[in-house]
This record gives sequence, C-alpha cells and structure tokens, in this order.
Amino acid sequence: MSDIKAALLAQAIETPSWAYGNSGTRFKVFAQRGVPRDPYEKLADAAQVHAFTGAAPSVALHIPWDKVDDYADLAAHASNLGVRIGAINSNVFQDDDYMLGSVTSPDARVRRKATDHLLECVDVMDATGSDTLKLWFSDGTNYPGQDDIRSRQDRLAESLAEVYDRLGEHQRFLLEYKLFEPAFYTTDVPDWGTAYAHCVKLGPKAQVVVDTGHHAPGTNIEFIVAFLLREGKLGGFDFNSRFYADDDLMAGAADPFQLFRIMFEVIRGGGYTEDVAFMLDQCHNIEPKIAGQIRSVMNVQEATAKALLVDRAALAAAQSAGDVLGANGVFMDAYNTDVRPLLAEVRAEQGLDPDPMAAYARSGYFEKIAAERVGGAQAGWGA
Ligand code: LRH
Ligand code: MN
Repeated sequence: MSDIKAALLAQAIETPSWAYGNSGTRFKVFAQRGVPRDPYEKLADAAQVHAFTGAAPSVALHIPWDKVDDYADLAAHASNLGVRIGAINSNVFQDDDYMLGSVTSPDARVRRKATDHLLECVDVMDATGSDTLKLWFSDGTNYPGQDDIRSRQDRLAESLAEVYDRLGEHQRFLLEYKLFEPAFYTTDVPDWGTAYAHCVKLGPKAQVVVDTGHHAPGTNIEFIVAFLLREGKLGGFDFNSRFYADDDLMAGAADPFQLFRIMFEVIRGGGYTEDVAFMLDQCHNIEPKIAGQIRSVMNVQEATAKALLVDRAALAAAQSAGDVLGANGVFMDAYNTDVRPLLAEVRAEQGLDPDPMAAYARSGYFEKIAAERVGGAQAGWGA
C-alpha cells in the first residue's frame, strides 16, 4: 500500500484560473459573491484549493483574461501563496477579427495577428517560468463550401511551425482538439487524429491534450489515451465531465467510471509522471467555485486511487487466459473499492484535514472574500 500512497502523494492537479471567475452559457452568466476581480485574487483562491487538498500546486493562466503589467510579479505572488504558474492558454476565439478563423483565416492579416498572439503567450511563459503552452482553436466553418478544408490545414500547420520554432529548450505546446462548437460544420482541429498528425510532423515539443468534454458521445476516450501514450504524444488532460456536449462540469461528476478507466490507462501506459499534465478545465456556473475545485481535485484523486488498486498481475493472468469475466471482475473490484479512507489517511499523513470540503467550509475563507470583494469588475470570460 505504501507505493500507492506515495503515488497519490505525488499527484499534482492543475486548476484553471478561469474556474474562479464568473462563467455561464449563452443564456446567462450568473454572478456569484466573492468572485475575484483580477489574476492576483484568482491565484489566492487557487492557493486555497492546494492548501486543503495538498494536490493542486499549479494554476493555468488564460491570456488575455489573466493579462497583467508584470507577469514576473504575478509569478512571485503565486509562489508567496505556495503555488506556481502552470500552462499558459492562448485565446484566439474572442476577437471580431477571428469570425472566419484565427490562424486558419482566409485573411493573411488576421493569421498574422493570431500567430503573434500565440508568440506573445510564449513570452508570458518566459516571464512566469511556465514550460507549457496550451493551444485551442475555435477555428472552423458553419456551412459546406464556406472555405477550403485543405487550405485551412495548410494555414494551421504554417502557424504551428512558427510557434514551435519559438519554443525554448524546456518548453512544449499541447494542441487541444474539439469535435465542434463554436463552429458547427467543420472544426479545424476536431479530433485526436488531426492533433496527433500535426504534432508528429512538428516534433517532440508538440503533444496532444485530451479535454474529456471534447468528443462525440460514446467515444472511448481511454482508447485514445492508451494510443497517444504508446506514441509518446499524450501531453496532458483538461479534465471535466459532461452529460451531453462540452458541459465543463466537475471532473468525475457525470461519469466517475470513465475517469477511472482513463486513469487506469494513464497508469498502465506509464503516463503517471509529471510529463503528462493533469489539468482541470471547468466552469462552476451555479455552484461555489473554490469548493467546486476542491471537490473536483478529490474526484480525480479518488479515480486515481481506484486505478492504482487494480491487481495488475491478476488482471494480466485473466486477460492472457481469455477469462473475460475474471478480467472484468478484477477491474470492477478496484473500481468498487471505497478509497475515501485511504485518501483520508494520505491527507492526514500530509498534516491535512482528512475532509478538505468540511475543512474549507470551516475556514471562513468564502465569507471573508464575499465581504472583502465588493466593487470592481468581477472576473469572467469577458477578460
Ligand atoms: C475550449 C476549452 C479550452 C479553453 C477553454 C476555456 O472549449 O476547453 O481548453 O481555452 O475551454
Ligand atoms: Mn479545454
């Protein structure tokens, strides 16, 4: 059991700065009390998640939502809070110029503008000490014939190559794919295969990020994980969960069994290392945000603990014997194991309260920020 405890102690789950701001749908963004007004306050909230879980030491930024005058100062603020800046997320999906695409736009001026933003994000990595750039493109078309599918891939490849060449020695970028939305006919990076093919052409500093909300219903995500790991091209995850589309609900909330199956393939495939980034990418539209992040980190920890408990020798024996029910039984035994006592022990050994949700509620932090954070513009997706 000590090796499982050691593995859980080593787990690092990155929380997204935007999860602490207001978010919603096209129908409504519900403002909540105590929401941060700037990246400094977002980091303070993220530090609470790490303080109570011991497993969230880094925070992903989104540019320009987290634009500041002095990124080095922001990074120093993070380390004073006991966390560090993680992945830098580009944003080429909220400017009027990007209506017909950003790096794939038919307009060369727009492509130049978009690529320059991606290069600016590498500057932010240099200033904050981040080693990871995460690239998601909303680029796509809404109607057949609207643009040339092949030419858009050429434009995408050209921009990615320029960004790739700009990366420093210890830096990498993660290319994120998504089936649809906001585009509803073609999406230029719609699936793992397209992202993988571009990354293979570029080289070792380009890897694929799997956002668990970005697949067609019924997609076997753990197969994609196993395949990308085998190819050395799995760079990380944007964990969240969904019942229908890109719902961005709490990881493990909608389908904890899927998260368990994914974590098993990560462990089986040798991906339980710091080279595979475990990031959350969620929106707490109606639930308290910091508590929502704490619950999400705990859900990932529980799925990981169950996956670590799979009796690999018994599983391999049943698999090679063609013992279908035996093999499935070994797998389900691990999944059906209540790992909450184990995780409570791991937290206690870290000097943490075994129940992070209750400890955070007792801390009064929410009441404090709700009272303090009056006035100013609450952070959200509107930068
Ligand atoms: C796109 C996405 C991407 C982020 C955004 C916040 O749907 O998953 O990872 O840039 O959400
Ligand atoms: Mn994502």
